[in-house]
Amino acid sequence: MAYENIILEREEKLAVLYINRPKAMNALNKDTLLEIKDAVTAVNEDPAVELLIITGSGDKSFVAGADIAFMQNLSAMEAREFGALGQKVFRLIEAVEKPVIAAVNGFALGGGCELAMCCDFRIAASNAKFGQPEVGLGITPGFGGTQRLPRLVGPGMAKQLLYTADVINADEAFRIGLVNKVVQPEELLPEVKKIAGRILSKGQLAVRLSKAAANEGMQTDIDRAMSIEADAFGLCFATQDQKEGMTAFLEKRKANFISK
Ligand code: DAK
Repeated sequence: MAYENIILEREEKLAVLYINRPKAMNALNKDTLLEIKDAVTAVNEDPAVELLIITGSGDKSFVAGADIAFMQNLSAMEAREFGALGQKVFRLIEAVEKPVIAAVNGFALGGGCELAMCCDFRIAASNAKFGQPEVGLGITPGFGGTQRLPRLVGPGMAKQLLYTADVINADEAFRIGLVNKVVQPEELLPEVKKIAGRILSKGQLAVRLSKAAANEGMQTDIDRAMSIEADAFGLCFATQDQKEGMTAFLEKRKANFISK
């Protein structure tokens, strides 16, 4: 598929997906969502790619939300279909087997905040701004914001942000736990790639099993969640990575993981 609204770059084991609609502050319309779906599926299925970074093109905006011009005249059924497509694409991102990091380089509003929230974690540039402004447009968030925001920052803070449509800066997003770190804009991609490098130096099967266990465990009760963790832990002992990791520790050398 040829992309018009996104750019997908590969750098060795990394893929970097840029949302690229500068004329609309990288807002998401249907075509952009379909391109993201295609790119994320390709990344998930490509054995050469081990980690995905999602960011926005330019220095002003990560994603300024769903495309308001596109949505303005949708019928109720078309809006439902658009919402369902966004939800499906964001669930797909959440379920990518490999780590996915959001590098938030500016406005992350509405669907942009929701896109950042479906990634495993978020690193923000100091100029980033977050919010769910939907109620100011007379709509509710439609790409998972009412569900992921409370899970990330707690129900009280999430409801305040959802009801007021307040936009918060990167430091406040850090304070409430929405982002893990705030860096200068020019340091954003280098910092995210540094973190990616630390992840990639570890056993990738163990990283992926940790992701799956955390994601699945958060959706269920603690007893079932512990059983999911026990299964993941047991499975590691069928891998070369476990043998190499433990042998390397005992031999006082750096592990050379091959993820088998
Ligand atoms: N959609 C379309 N175009 C947008 C846009 C957006 N979300 N955000 C910005 N643009 C466009 C502007 O219209 C402008 O276009 P031109 O006038 O140049 O043609 C261009 O980008 C530059 O924007 P500004 O001139 O406004 O730039 P500023 O620096 O002054 O302001 C801003 C930047 C990001 C603060 C401002 O543009 C802004 O407030 N944008 C809207 C942010 C927003 O409200 N986002 C939330 C969108 S609602 C659902 C499905 C999905 C959703 C909900 C329900 N269901 C089906 C249930 C999701 C909803 C949303 O995400």
